[in-house]
Amino acid sequence: MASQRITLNVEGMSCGHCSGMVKKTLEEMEGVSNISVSLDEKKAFFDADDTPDLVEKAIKEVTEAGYKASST
Ligand SMILES: [Cu+2]
Repeated sequence: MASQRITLNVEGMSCGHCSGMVKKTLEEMEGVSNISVSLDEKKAFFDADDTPDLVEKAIKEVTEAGYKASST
């Protein structure tokens, strides 16, 4: 299945626990892989398969976890 490298802006991460929570939230999602989260850059990176609205869903999940996510 085709996948696309996605970068999200993530606001509100202040320590390694926060970036770990964002990573864990994304890891629990179907169709999301190769996740890395940068506390310094305030960004999350992952490969998304071509499921419709997957990126929007990832933004929603991360935001519900308490960190304000938006597309770049
Ligand atoms: Cu923290």
